[in-house]
Amino acid sequence: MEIAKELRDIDVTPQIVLIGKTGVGKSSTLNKLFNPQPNLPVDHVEPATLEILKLSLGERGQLIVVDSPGLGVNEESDKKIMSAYKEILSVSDVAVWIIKADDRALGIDQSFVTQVLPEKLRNRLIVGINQVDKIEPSEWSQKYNLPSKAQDESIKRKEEIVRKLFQNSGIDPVAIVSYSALRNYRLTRLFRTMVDACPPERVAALMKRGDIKSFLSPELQKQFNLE
Ligand SMILES: Nc1nc2c(ncn2[C@@H]2O[C@H](COP(=O)(O)OP(=O)(O)OP(=O)(O)O)[C@@H](O)[C@H]2O)c(=O)[nH]1
Ligand SMILES: [Mg+2]
Repeated sequence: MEIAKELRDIDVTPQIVLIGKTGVGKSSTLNKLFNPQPNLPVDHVEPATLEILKLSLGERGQLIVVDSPGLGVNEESDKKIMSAYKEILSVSDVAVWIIKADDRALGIDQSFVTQVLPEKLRNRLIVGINQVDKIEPSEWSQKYNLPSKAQDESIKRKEEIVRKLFQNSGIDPVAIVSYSALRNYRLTRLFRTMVDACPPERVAALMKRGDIKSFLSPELQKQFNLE
């Protein structure tokens, strides 16, 4: 009886995958989001994630999030990574494509996404715009941990550009979330969006098994209560 229940639980475990070019901050995002800290390798200069890595979160592994190596290093590694992406996406519930707020050369992202995204995830794609602390003009308020008014305008324009870019290739992301992993800014929003994008039966199973807040880092748990 217990075994049957465990199997049922495994069957409904949501799996969320982070993908995108190298250096956008996929591993940093996961390190900042979750509890205990996953301690994924991060590098300021070179690609740091070399293979797909599944993280089983919660006491009984109630949520699976996947870190992945980044695209764009060279043609040979792109081929391998693209096929790894296709494989993992085919058994996942939500894809989070991450870009960098100060990256304008996004045509390549559009092309990568259209090539790897399976039909079943077309309405379960989130685009994360990370590193908004770096968007110009560079005036992040350390005191309030917020973008300046002008930065906020740049962020809104960026979101609009990104939405249009994806729509032009026939993909309408369920959400576009701007955030900063480094500054813990709007990460709780990213997490809520990730959970909301999962199929309803999987969200229901996740909720039934406890408070979703408990997956988050202590810092984000405090923010979660304030929202
Ligand atoms: N300023 C700023 N830097 C960030 C942010 N998030 C990540 N970084 C930096 O971006 C660099 C790359 O971060 P990673 O987390 O290794 O990026 P990745 O997407 O996992 O890269 P690969 O593993 O190569 O695919 C590191 O120097 C991070 O410190 C952010 O929100 N703001
Ligand atoms: Mg990485």
